[in-house]
Formats: sequence, C-alpha cells, structure tokens
Amino acid sequence: MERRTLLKSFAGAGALALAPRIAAAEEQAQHAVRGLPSPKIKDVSVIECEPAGVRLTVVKVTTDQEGLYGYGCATFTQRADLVKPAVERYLKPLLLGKTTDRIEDIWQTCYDSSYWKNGPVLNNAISGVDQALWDIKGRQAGMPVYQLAGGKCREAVDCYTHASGAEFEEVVENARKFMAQGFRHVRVQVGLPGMAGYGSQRKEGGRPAALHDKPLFDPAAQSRRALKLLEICRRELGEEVELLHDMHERLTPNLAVQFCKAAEPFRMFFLEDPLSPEDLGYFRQIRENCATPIAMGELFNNPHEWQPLLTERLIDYIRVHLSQVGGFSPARKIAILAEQFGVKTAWHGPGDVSPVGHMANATLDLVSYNFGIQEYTAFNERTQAIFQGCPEMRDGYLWVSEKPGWGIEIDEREAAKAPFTESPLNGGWGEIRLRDGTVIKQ
Ligand code: GCO
Ligand code: MG
Repeated sequence: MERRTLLKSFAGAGALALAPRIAAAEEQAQHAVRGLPSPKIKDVSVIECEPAGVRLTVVKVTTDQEGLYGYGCATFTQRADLVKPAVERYLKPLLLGKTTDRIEDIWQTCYDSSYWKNGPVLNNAISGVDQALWDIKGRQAGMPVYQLAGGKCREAVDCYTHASGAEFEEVVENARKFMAQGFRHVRVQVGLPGMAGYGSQRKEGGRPAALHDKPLFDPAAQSRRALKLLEICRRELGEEVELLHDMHERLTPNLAVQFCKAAEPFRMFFLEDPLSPEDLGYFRQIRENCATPIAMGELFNNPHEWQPLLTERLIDYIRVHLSQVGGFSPARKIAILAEQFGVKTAWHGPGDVSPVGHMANATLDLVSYNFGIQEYTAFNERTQAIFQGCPEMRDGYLWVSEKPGWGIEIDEREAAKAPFTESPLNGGWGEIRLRDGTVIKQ
C-alpha cells in the first residue's frame, strides 16, 4: 500500500495514536514490494562452550522464518556465567516479537533498557544480539556482512601473531618460525624469572624475596626485561619485521611513560595498552615524550574512555574488544570516528573471542579504510568442529568465509561436548601482588 493511501485510510483518527500503526504498515508494505516478509524474533538463546581452555559465549537469535537465524559473540570469559541470564532474563523478553530488520533500533533499545549501562556483562549481552542480527541480515541478503558494510577495502586481513618464551632466545626462535610462515608482524613477550609476567611462559626459579607466596610481580624488573627483549629482537630479527609488545596495563603511569620513550630506538609497530583505563590522563605525557606508536583499548566499555583518546589524537591504534563495547554496530562507529582523526584499528583478537567474534573483527578490518592490523589467534580442531566456517590463515593474512552473514554455522551437539570446565574461580582470574603484598592490576 502506498503512503498516501495509507494516510488517507487513517484520516480523521488521532495522528499520535496512529503513528506506530502507520510505521508498521509501511514497513510491511515495503517488504511486500520487494517480496521479503519481515522476520520476527521467535527465540533468543545462549550457546556456551570451552573448546580451547577459555569460556566462549554465543547468542543465537531465531526468527519466525524457517531456517533464518543468526549468531553473535558475547564472550566475557572471566564472568561467563553472568552473561547468559543477562541475555535470557533481560534482553529476550524485550526482543521477542520484534522485527530483526531494525538493528540500530534494537541496539539502542537494549542499551537503554537497564538505565545504568556500559558495563562488561551488559555490553556483551547486547553484542550477542547485535552481531546475531547482522548475521541474519546477511543471510537474508545472501551476502557476507562485509558486503552490507560497504564491501572490501582490501583482499585479506594482515595479522600479527604471538611469539613468547621464558628466555630471550626462545622468543627469538619462535618469532623466526612465524616469520618463516609469512607473518610480517610479531608480538614478543618474555618471562620474568620467578614472577607472573603477562603473555609469556613462566620462567621458574629466581623468585625475589617477597612477604607472601602468591603470584608475584615487580613493575621495574618487568620494564627492564621487556626493554632488553625489544633490543635483542630488533637486533636478531632484522630491520624489516614489525615488532609489537603488550604492556597489559601492568606498569605504574610514570614507568609506562619511561618505557615508551626508551623503546623508541627499536622502531615498534606499536606498544599495546601501556596504561590502565583509570590512568588515561597520562597518555598526553607519552605523546609529549616520544613517537613510539601506541595501541590502546582492550579493556574499554564506555564511550568516555575512547572518545578523548581519538579526538585528541593521543593514540595511533584503537583496539577495543568488540563484544565489550556492545558489538559490531558500536565498533563500526568507533572505526569511523577514528578514521576522522587519523587513528587506525587493531581490534582485540585473543582466544577469548569466539570465531563469530573473530569474523566480526575481520569484517571491520576488510571494510574500514583505516584498518591497521589484526591480532590473530589460531582455532584448534575442537573449535573448528563446533564453529564451521572459521576464517583461514595463509601467509600472515586472514581470509574470511564468503558465505552469507558471518559465514559460520555452529554445531550445537559438538558445543555440548565441550562444556565449561570446573575451576576454583569459575573462569575468573586470581591475584597478583607486589613483593610487599600489595595487590595489583592483571
Ligand atoms: C591480548 C590480551 C589478552 C587478554 C585476554 C584476557 O592482547 O591478546 O591482552 O591476552 O589478556 O583476552 O582474557
Ligand atoms: Mg593485550
């Protein structure tokens, strides 16, 4: 039915009361013209599995149309049990019966429905729904999501991988192996003797005296050892390889400023997460002291965290965790905002992102002009048996599935064979302490 006819048929009645009916009728009419009925949400469920030692959570949105459904990543490993009820008890009742056509509208509706917002559990729950709706739209259109978002800017996704070791030589050897496989970008991390460093194999022995027997960390020792590693890697691995290093928000703010400055001669591709979100004010000091490229953001949940870093050009790469910021839709906006300020993307891509989430990352990587680099994690066999259609790695490039939506089908029977395992902290992380017993950030 045409809009004019519609309005005429409602003439005489109160315009306010009729507005929603007109909108719904118009939407149906548009679909009818194109021969596409508007799908309605029939069910929202949660799939949980742990095929590679980390808890993965995926939301499945099912429509009233036979065979039309979608998947979205909602993985928050450390508090995994809380995401499921956030989806099932709060978002599902809000969403049942709504059309899947309106992704942005649904995102905003979910976002506002808790009044208090921007927390990791709720953002992950919303991400699961958001990404599932993009998957559905792609399946309806018969296109991969990257087509819906404008199409490719590049053929495949350039990635970095992780070379780590307890000793310097081991890190160098691992980096060489990855370079031989075609990787042009390598993240390097080395163990800290007797201490709980991040991202490296634990080097046993040599634990400094401490006033407790918990996992131990010493920021100054970490800083010295990591700088030595960067020096050795640049010398041993040559000029061409791009080196990255994750500081994991472990140093004190001033030590982090010193570290970034001292790393300048090693010509890093980037240093990652030098400061914790609580210390964002120190980014200006890093900028004023050196030209080492900085990537930041895997812990971000709130627009107030990324906005100033982008608009004040205080970082070079934004690397939020897509599900932690609420999914594909908000991350797309972050990418576009970043482009306006000359900041590139480097989305967080660790093991605690499901393959559906990796596809969302890779999709943005393909369509964003300001793509920088993608963190890569290999999918083991169990993961690939559950998530069929994972992106493929060749010569350091990730190639995405050309199937509609995210191109991934989940075998729920296989997922059920890899349930969450028992662990004392239920997937949560324990504590790390300084020598005197002060607890510190992870
Ligand atoms: C990275 C990250 C991860 C996180 C992990 C937390 O850069 O890959 O720092 O290793 O620590 O995702 O669960
Ligand atoms: Mg990191």
